[in-house]
Amino acid sequence: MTPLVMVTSCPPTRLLASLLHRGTQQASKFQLHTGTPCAVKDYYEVLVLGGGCGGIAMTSRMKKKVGAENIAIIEPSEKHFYQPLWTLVGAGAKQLSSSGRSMASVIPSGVEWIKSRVVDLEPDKNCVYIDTGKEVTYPFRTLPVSLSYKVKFFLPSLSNLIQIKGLPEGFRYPKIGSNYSSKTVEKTWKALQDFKEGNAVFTFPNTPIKCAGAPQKIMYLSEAYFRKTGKRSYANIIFNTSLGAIFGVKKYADALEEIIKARNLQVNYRENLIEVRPDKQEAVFENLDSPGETKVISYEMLHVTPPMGPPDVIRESPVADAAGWVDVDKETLQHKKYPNIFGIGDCTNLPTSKTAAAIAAQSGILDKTISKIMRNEKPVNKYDGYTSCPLVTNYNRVILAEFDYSAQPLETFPFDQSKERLSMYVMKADMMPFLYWNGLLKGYWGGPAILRKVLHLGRI
Ligand code: FAD
Ligand code: UQ1
Repeated sequence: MTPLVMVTSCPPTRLLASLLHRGTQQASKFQLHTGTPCAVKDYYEVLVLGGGCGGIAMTSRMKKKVGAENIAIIEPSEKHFYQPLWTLVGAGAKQLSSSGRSMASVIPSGVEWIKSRVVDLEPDKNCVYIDTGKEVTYPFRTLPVSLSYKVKFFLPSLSNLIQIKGLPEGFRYPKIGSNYSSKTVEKTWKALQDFKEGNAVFTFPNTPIKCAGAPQKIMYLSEAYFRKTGKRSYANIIFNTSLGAIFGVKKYADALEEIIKARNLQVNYRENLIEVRPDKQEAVFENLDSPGETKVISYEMLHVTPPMGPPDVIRESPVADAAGWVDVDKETLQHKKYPNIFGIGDCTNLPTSKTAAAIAAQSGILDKTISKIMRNEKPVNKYDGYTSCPLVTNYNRVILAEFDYSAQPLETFPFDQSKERLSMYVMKADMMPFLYWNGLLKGYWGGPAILRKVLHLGRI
């Protein structure tokens, strides 16, 4: 499988690239999403790399601008997942099947689906390489890029990556799960159900991660499950986190600390999981402030949040910053060096928490940025870093954290969102999936900014 160089002597076109991270599958032929093998055109007005949340949202939006026939999307996977539901799947409150839909059903009709994996980018030549073994050329004038985190130990290529010793093989054993992959999320629920007595251990790695609230959400749900099933007095609940605080926004951190105290949860800071011994049910942690100092904890249940990082295809390409993320302007989402490249989603170096909610807000701004650039005008709309983390604290309660680049609350509703609320749980569990599939992915939902203004009578 050799990626081939592409020739770029075609007329200028626009390329929308949304490169996403779960490149674990390979395709051997080009297909329309009808499943029909077809020839690939040698250029597109817009080329989207990756059919994740950001990629599909931008494909829908670009279709309205340039027409479906001028867009292609490169995506290897058959399935698109609504990952925010995995927190509830891991706690047994939702089925994994309800979090996924066929990729064919979410790619906007008429857009060409190139069922392949991007293996290299040459933005200086306006080239993208794919893994079909064929030579293809995607000349472009405008390239928005949207990438995601690579969940490190779930991918086959592990070179240069920080790994946890004993994983991923350890997932073959019982008592261990992770909500961060469709392959391991149901194991979390199994471990919860099988819990008898001992330590229930939850981890947070020493890397940036997507949805930084998710590692502790499953802890609160587990505690609630133990209470519900009469096992609470047999469980010692431990959250070992590499971070030095429970949450990055003080208002919500204060509320979470209260809950932690009231529910007798043990939180240990600066503790990084470095090894799992699944045959002995032991987890090994290193204290980040005393390198080399390790601690072994026996577990009856272990929830692992894996280390994450930029996908290799981006990290090794010229579109990356020094840390490997797509290097974009934090307000316009335009690439800092290549004006025809744009970024959205987890793959970017936008200094905010990586969530689908953030992508919703970014998609609205990026849409406007691209409209301006297509008219040779200067982009004026600015992304403020809006992101949201519905902190599920029980089977019927959520603290809805919403904040911006400055880590200041930016709340949609005119009540104190740091309080646990049933209404916010209903929104998270039942309304957000609908908004995701029918609003965000279809290019209609650009985040709650307008709603926020209305509910706050224009004051925010
Ligand atoms: P993804 O949606 O991850 O898409 C990646 C796509 O890229 C995949 O389709 C993949 O197949 C494709 N791809 C990979 N490599 C290649 C390649 N080389 N070439 C082409 N295609 C490729 N967000 C919230 O807003 N609220 C929440 O409550 C929330 N909870 C979460 C809980 C969990 C457990 C998890 C895991 C995530 C949660 N998130 C939440 C985060 C949210 O799901 C992500 O931020 C969002 O899905 C990222 O979207 P993306 O488009 O950047 O990448
Ligand atoms: C949001 O826009 C969004 O994207 C669809 C989510 O995705 C999972 C969310 O969890 C949240 C909270 C938002 C923000 C929306 C509102 C109405 C506050």
